[in-house]
Amino acid sequence: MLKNGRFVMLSGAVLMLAACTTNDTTDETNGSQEDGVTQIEESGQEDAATDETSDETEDLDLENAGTDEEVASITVEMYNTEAERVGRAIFDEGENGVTIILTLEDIPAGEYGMHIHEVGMATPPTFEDAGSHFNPTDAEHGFDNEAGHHLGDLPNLVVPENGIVNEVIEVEKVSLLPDVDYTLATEEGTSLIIHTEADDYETDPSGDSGERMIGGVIFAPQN
Ligand SMILES: [Cu+2]
Repeated sequence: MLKNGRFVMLSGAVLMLAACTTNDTTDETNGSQEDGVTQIEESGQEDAATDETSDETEDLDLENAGTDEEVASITVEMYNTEAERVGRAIFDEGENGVTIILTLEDIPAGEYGMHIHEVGMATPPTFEDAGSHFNPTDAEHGFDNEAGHHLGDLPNLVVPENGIVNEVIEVEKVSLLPDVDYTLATEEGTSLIIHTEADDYETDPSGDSGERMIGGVIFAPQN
């Protein structure tokens, strides 16, 4: 939902609009990260982050107050094929793209394709409603493809034997801000999908990365 040019409508994702609630800082001008929790401050509005143990994150819809503050960060809850929450992906707006801080656990060891997809749905067990890769430049798939790559293409995710993922992924050009080039806040929304096989970085359009194993909604569709 757009409001004064600034959105916020997230379903399956948590927008954390929290003023600094820790005791050691009173700065209210910038998003900041502490202990893996990203906070956004927006003037005149506060909203507590949904607790990790809550099952209510899917119902969270937030609208900001129409300030000129830029949306700096969103948190995407990630689910497996059993619809169990397996972690989260924090998306932070940067100067030339978005940084994803991906934290997962209990993931089978292996190497998996991972992409931003072009529909803001990610319904287990198949996640097929996430659609194809996010590809606003109409390129072909793959970092090694001469006619590539999709802006939603991401490096393969390597999961170690302990099943724990703590990765920071830089995604160039894309944005969390509405109404800019290559925004992820499209009418159709966007999602983050992890596959069952490694992406070969070449085969158009999917990288031959198998089925869909984990997913989460970045931006829900806007209507
Ligand atoms: Cu994909």
